[in-house]
Amino acid sequence: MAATPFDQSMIITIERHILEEQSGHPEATGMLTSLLYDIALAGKLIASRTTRAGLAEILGSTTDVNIQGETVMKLDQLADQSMYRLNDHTGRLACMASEEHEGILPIPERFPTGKYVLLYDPLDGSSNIDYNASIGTIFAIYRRLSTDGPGTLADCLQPGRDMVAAGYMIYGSSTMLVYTSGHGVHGFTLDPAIGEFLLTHPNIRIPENPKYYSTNQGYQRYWSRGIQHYTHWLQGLEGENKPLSARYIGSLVGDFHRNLLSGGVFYYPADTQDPTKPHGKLRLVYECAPLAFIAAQAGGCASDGQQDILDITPTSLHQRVPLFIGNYSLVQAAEDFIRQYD
Ligand code: AFP
Repeated sequence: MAATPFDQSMIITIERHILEEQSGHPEATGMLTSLLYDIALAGKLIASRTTRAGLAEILGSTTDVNIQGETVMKLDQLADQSMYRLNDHTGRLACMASEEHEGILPIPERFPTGKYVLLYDPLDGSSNIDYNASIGTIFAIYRRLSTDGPGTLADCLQPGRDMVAAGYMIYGSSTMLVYTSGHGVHGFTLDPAIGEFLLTHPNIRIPENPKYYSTNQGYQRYWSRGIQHYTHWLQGLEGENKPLSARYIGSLVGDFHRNLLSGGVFYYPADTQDPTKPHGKLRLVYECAPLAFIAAQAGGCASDGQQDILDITPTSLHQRVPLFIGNYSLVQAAEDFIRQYD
């Protein structure tokens, strides 16, 4: 018998996977399934642009400054618009919110509204674009709280625990989409030849023996005593621990993705460097909460140093919180050191 190059029954597209997950829920209307599929489509579009990022016409900064005070790069805007435009007319969303905009993004009046809200960071780690390091898009989906009409700010400020689905696309040596709708974490790799996300990482669990710690150690002098001791502990300089290896890209999706697959902890603690940012740099609703939901589904967890990220009810769209995320034992240890020394 002639050898077949691959077993086609093993090929599971993201569409098939999402539909199969939905079939376990007879009450489902298919709206979430379609929403996830639209997000995957936006991911393909963004991936196609990021792989051409070295080409002169789209590389470089615009003169615009976003509400975080950062220079907006053209790819951020392309990613932002791709997410918004592919989701504004479908009737699935009450409103959206993007890390690139100060307020919520309403659905244009000419289109119907739906029962979900979508929050996203269109291109996280964008300061890495010029250096060809991994960047990503992060998203979170909640059920709206308001009953009808345009979505509201309150619809977007829900604790992570109430999230319906979360995920990210990572644009690296390949493009991957990793998502959870509360039934495990699943990873898909984009096959550029056929333009489909194919299931490559079913049921991702954070390995029990962690390999890495990831933090910007350049800021060590601005850290509290608790964080200094915690870092020494991770390095094996305090206690009996075998030292973990250090890895830090400075692109949250890239750093989180590596630690999700290899085991480890990423942390961006509060520091004293910038008095206008007393709680660190990362945004609760756009970055920390969605990744916390994924970490929890993969057997890990996330904390702000005192409580589970998923238990925090946001007070504003651009709220920043300290983040410790990864293996459960390493995140708990961070809380212990903070409790003991700070
Ligand atoms: P940019 O989108 O400005 O590159 O910021 C990326 C980010 O929000 C997150 O992805 C990184 O983990 C973190 O900032 C890196 O911050 P530092 O450069 O301060 O380490």
